[in-house]
Amino acid sequence: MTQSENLGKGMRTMGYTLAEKIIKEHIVSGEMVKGQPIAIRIDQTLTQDATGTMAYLQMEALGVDQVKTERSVAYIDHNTLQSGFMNADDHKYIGTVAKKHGIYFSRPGNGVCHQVHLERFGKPGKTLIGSDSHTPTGGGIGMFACGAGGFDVAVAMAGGAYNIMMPKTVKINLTGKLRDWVSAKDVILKVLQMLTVKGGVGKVIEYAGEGVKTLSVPERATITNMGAELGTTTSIFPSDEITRAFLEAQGRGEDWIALAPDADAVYDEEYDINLSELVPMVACPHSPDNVKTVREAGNIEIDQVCIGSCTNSSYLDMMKVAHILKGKSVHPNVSLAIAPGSKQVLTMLAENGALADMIAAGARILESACGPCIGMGQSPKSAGVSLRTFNRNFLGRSGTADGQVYLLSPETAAYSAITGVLSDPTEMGTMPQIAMPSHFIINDNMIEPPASPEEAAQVEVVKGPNIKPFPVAEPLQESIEADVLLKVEDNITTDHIMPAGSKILPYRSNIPYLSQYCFEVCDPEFPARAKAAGKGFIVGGANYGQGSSREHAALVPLYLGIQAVITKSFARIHQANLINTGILPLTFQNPDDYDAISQGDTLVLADIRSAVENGTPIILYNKTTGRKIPLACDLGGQNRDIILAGGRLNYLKQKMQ
Ligand code: MIC
Ligand code: SF4
Repeated sequence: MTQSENLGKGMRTMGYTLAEKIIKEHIVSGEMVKGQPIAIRIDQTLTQDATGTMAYLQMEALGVDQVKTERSVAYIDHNTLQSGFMNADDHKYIGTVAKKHGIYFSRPGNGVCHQVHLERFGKPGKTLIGSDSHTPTGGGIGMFACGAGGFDVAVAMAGGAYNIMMPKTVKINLTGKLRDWVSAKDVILKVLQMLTVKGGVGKVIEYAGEGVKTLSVPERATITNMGAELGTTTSIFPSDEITRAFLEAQGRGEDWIALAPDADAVYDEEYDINLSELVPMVACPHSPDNVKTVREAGNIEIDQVCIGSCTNSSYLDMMKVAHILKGKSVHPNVSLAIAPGSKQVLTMLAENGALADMIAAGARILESACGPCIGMGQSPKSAGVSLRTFNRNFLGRSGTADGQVYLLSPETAAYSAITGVLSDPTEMGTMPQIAMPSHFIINDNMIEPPASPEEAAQVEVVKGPNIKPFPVAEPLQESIEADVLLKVEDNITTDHIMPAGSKILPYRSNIPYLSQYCFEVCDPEFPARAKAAGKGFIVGGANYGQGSSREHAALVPLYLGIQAVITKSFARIHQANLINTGILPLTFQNPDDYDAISQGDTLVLADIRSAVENGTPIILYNKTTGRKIPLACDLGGQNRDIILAGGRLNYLKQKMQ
């Protein structure tokens, strides 16, 4: 190890980056050596309802009485259609389990978790994990905020540390100032164009430079939010006078601290972006990194525009949209849906008249929730073109299998809703200055505080019939022989593995029901084949499991008998979820060996338990072709013991005994 690789206390000569400073304050085990496992203490957690039920069932299974974090919040924002008893059952369970165990409960209608967390709870310098991949939104206010599986969040609530690999750091130096009608979304789309959906894996992106001072906290949060699409561990902005002003306007000035990297901090990669040179950008179907300028994409005819989501639903975003729509009408061929991000934003729009401008123009106002972003309503027509201010445009995610989803800024979306074609908002000329409010309207009556520890015993946790137990794996067997039940390509998302949308999302607490839809987009026969086989392997390409943090993409394959997933590489959160669940994640030593396995082949992992236990080479035998294939199993820290035990719950129970 060279001195520059070791960032640990006492051994270094150079300064710390911003993320490294927060990690240094929170590290509880491991050395700050890039690429090596570390564990950090977690100050805050958040859950949303689509992943929250599992997280709280797991927390109960861990025997947690009162959460050990400084602040834990349970949000309801994903499953709000309530077209049956299922969502309401989940809401009741989450509300009661939160009250009993010391967790704040943000009721349905209060807003999208990341937007509300930024407004009411986020604190610079703190660590946050959330059972949602866009938790890095908190990086906009200077938090070290990571998306995680529900089980990791349950462990953090129990007072346990969060395991990550010590990340590399990337500095993006911002200079200049955004031109009129060009916005934070265009910045992150530019970064996605530069780095791609795999470009951030194993890294933290830190934004620095004079340009940072020109961006408000919600604009910064738009940028860190969509860092999730780069595959980063997280993204972060410094905490400065702009952060202080935001917190003061939220009545939380006392939560502010100044936070900046050391002047001599060393980064692994550095990039420059001149904000003054940026133009409106768009991510074309079906990947967030398929980015062009709006001009290059051309005046595509559109059917729908959706504005909102945790990426772009702040007060400032909505005010710009309202300004563009004021006195105009939505184009006759276009349906425009708008979901302000929180009750706070919606209240302010209602009070200052901006909401009336939106309604008058013909916008369909939705409740403050995720809504169309996760396919909960507003699916476009067959092959319909939908412009969305969201963060993901994976095939089928909108609920329309052949929907064509483009991701862009609220400014571009609102202007295009009027013209009826994808249009460059800079054509509108000079933009009025819309100031950040010096005081936001604060009314936390939709955030229920938990019961006091003394009263907690009286709180009854209500579990309706939609809440089913989750599957638990067996300890790793000595050898595994089974068939390849599915082979898939590169960049498979968790939306492929376990789709969401209005038909399926209400069953997030019901793994047996969900299992019928596993890999539906790739191969609808997979669940039946897996059930018939009883056990098997999945083979995947690079960046397997990118996207959402949903651990259902591991729990459901476990339920269907999957014992190991063999890929060219894994996305970070999904790999952690596989390990927590007890599914063995393996990678090809030589990526070309991906071609040496076909769906249906019988594979043998002889003495796999001993190989994992002793760290000896793993040779996969393809019984169908007679070929031997070397595999790697990257299990740092306690992960080896978790896999041997058959998942994290078994591991923790063993430890407690
Ligand atoms: C998403 O944007 O894909 C989700 C829905 O918010 C997921 C969480 C989930 O699947 O419940 C995420 O981003 O982690
Ligand atoms: Fe909700 Fe969409 Fe954000 Fe996921 S990406 S948290 S579904 S708004």
